[in-house]
Amino acid sequence: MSRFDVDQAFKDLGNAIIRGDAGTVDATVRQCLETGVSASDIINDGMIPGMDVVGELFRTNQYYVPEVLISARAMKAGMAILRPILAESGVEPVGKVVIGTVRGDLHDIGKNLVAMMLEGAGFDVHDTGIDTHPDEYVQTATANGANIVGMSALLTTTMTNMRNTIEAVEAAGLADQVHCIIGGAPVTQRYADEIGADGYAADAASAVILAKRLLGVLGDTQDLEEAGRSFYLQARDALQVAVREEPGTASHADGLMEAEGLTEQARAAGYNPTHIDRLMAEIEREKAREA
Ligand code: B12
Repeated sequence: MSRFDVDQAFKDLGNAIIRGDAGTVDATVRQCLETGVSASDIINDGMIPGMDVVGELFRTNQYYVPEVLISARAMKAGMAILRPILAESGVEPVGKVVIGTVRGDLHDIGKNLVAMMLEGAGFDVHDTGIDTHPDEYVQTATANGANIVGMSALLTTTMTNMRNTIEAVEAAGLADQVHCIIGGAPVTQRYADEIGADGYAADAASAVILAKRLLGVLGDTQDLEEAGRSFYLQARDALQVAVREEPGTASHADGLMEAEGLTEQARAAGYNPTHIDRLMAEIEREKAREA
């Protein structure tokens, strides 16, 4: 296959993931392998760019949960072919993650999205499913040499099990090698600080940035600072655009949502928390004008 055709195949692959076309993903991945393209190039240059677009479409409310899950399924179809090849060729994963919904909680849509996005970003992901007992997180982390434990909770009554899990991780002597990260609708950065979690992310795209930052694989410090600053500046721009719109209109609400999402990405990249909190407060004040 000529270089041009490989590029075209990568484009087709990315577009098939964006459309959620698992059949085309399957066929294109096989075709690439047959013509000698490496599994890691297929993932990094074909599939991940597609999933990045999906993450962005979701973050900006152009895609909703069903579309993302269909794209995630298409991504999974490709990963199912490539995973055994990667395992054989010994390509090191970016990191090893154990992720699950905490004990007593059966919500898994958000957790699945985060797991898929992490997998798409090159992490080796072990999903414990729903209703995960603290001991099960610990056992799975130990068995797989995980360096990240991700917990999801959607209920105010179950989020307390995040603290129990962190305590179980500490009691097992894993605190030095495992970063505990949390997420889910009722969870906040403040709650993460309160229970001693190593990080919080508000959405799947930010979860990937957070995990990479904690493992120091997001490029050098300068890149990371640059990424955080860039998200922050984009968030401020989005807020400025939103405040010019009439409260109660879709464009005002969309602008605020975008500003909020970008601020969370800046937070996940480790940007100055004081600046982040101040900007978040401004967004909240602007939101109050909706009412
Ligand atoms: C779908 C849903 C259900 C489905 C779940 C199906 C499934 N397979 O998940 C069903 C019908 C089973 C269900 C059941 C219940 N539900 Co329900 N459910 C919802 C609903 C409508 C959507 C949740 C969702 O999927 N959101 C979409 C995903 C994409 O968002 P997300 O989960 O927040 O995930 C994102 C981020 O938070 C983050 N994230 C998530 N996890 C993680 C993890 C990490 C590590 C990181 C970094 C980031 C991260 O990234 C994700 C992707 O961007 C919410 C309402 C709402 N709008 O939130 C209620 C809601 C969560 N449910 C609620 C309740 C009360 C219940 C029930 C108790 C109802 C009942 N009386 O039986 C039961 C509880 C069952 C149980 N024990 O868990 C309440 C919770 C109230 C509260 N504050 O505690 C809510 C808020 C509805 C409401 N307004 O009352 N529910």
